[in-house]
Amino acid sequence: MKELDFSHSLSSLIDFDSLLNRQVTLTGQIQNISELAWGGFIHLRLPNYVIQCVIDREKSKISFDGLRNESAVKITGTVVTSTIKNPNLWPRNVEVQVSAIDILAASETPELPVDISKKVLNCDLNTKFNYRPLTLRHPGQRAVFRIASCIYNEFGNFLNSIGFTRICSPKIVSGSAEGGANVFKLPYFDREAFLAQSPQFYKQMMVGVFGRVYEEAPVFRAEEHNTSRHLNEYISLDFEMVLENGFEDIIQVETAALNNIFAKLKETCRPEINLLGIEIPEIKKIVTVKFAEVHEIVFKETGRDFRDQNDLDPEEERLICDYSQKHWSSDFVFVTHYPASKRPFYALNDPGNPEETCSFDLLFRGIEITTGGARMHIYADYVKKMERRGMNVESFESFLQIFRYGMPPHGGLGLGLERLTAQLCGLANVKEASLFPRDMHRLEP
Ligand code: AMO
Repeated sequence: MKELDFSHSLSSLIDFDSLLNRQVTLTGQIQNISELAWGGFIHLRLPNYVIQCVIDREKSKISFDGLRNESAVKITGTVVTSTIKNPNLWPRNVEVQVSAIDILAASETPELPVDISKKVLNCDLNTKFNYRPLTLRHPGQRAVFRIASCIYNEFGNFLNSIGFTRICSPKIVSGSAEGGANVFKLPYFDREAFLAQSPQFYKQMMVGVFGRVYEEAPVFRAEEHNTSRHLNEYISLDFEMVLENGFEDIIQVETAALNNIFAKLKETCRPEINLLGIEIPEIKKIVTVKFAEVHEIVFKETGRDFRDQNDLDPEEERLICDYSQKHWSSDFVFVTHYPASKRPFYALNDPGNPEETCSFDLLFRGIEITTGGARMHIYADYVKKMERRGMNVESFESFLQIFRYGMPPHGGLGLGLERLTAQLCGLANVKEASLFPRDMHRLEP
C-alpha cells in the first residue's frame, strides 16, 4: 500500500523566503492573468496568499491559450526575488518563475458573471450576493472573512484563558428568549418549535454548572425589516459569568476580550488590514455613559430631542459616537442603565432605581455591537416580574428551575460577529460581513 505523505497538508503557512531559488509546486486558482509580448503574469490564489507567477514564453514554452481566470491549476516553478512590489499581492518580496502549468479544472466561461480580478469588486449588493461562491473569492472579500475568522477564534481563546468553558446550546427551542415577535416558528413533530433567538436561557443555566461559559453560534431573528444593520441569521458571540462586583465585571471582560482580538488581528492579519486600508482600534480607556445622559448630551449638542424615547434611535447612536470621538477620544461607548421597560424580563433592575436596569449596550463607530447586563438570580423575583408583564410563568418552568436550586449573581453579553466585523472593515451594510446573508428576500445561496 502506498504510504500517504501528509507533510504538506499539515504544514502551516508557507515560508516562501526559505524556499528562495528552490522548485515548488503550488495548487491554487488563477486570480488574474496579464498577457504581454514576452510572456506574462498569473496571480495565483492560495490559502492565505495571492502570489505572482511569471511566465517567460520563450524559456517555458507555455502558451496562454486555455488559461482563464478562476481555473484551478497546479503550477511548478522556482521561487525568486520579485522585482515589482505589487501591493495587492502577498507575499510581495518573492514570485514564482513558472516552468509548467497543469490545468486541474478549467473555469467554464471565459467571461465570468462578475469580474473579481480587479482591486475593487465593482458590483451592486444583489449581484455580490447572487454570485457569492464566486465573489467571495475576491481578495477584498477574503480579507473581510479572514478578519471575522480571527475575531471568532480569539474571542474563544481569550475566554478559555480566563477559565470560561465553551458550550453548545440547542437551536431548536420551545419558546422565545428575547421576547417580541421576531421569532421563527417551525413544525416539530406534533407541535410547534422555534429557532433560538439567542442562547440566553441556556447560558444562564450553564453558569449554574461552570460559573463561566461562552458560546459562538448562529441565532435567528425574524426581523421583518430590511435594514443595513439587521440579518435574519447571525453569529452571536455570547458569554455568561458569575459576577463578583456587578455588571461592571462584564464590561471589564468584554474590554479585555476585544483588546486581545485587536492585538491578534494586528499580529496575524496584517496583509488583510493593509489590503482593506483599515485601522484596528484599541480600547485605551473604558467610557461609560448612562442611557438618560445620552438623550441629554445629544439634545444639548444637536438640538435633536429623543428624550421621550425608551431606546436609542440608530441616529442617536451615531450622534453619541461622534460626540465620544470628539470629547472622549474613544471609538467605543458603553451606554448603561437602559430603561427596564425596554429590556427583556431576565434583566436585573437597578435596586436604587427600578425603572432602570443594570445593563449596557456597547456602541462602536456609530452602531450597537453588544447588549449585556446583570440578570435576576432569585426565583421569586422572576415570578413577580413575569406576572407583572402578563407572561405565562409555567411555560418558562424548565428555565426557572435553575433559580429553585440556587444561582449566584450573574450576567453576560451577546456580541454580533457581523456587526463588529462590518464596523472594523468599514462596511456600510452588515450583510457584507455575512458569508451567505439571510434577509427577508434571500435564502440562496
Ligand atoms: P440582543 O438582542 O441585543 O441581545 O443581541 C445582541 C447583539 O447581537 C447583534 N444583533 C444583530 N446582528 C445582526 N442582525 C440582527 N438582526 C441582530 N440583532 C442583534 C447586535 C446586538 O448588540 N441575550 C441578549 C444578550 C445578552 O444580554 O447576553 C441578546 O441577544 O450586535
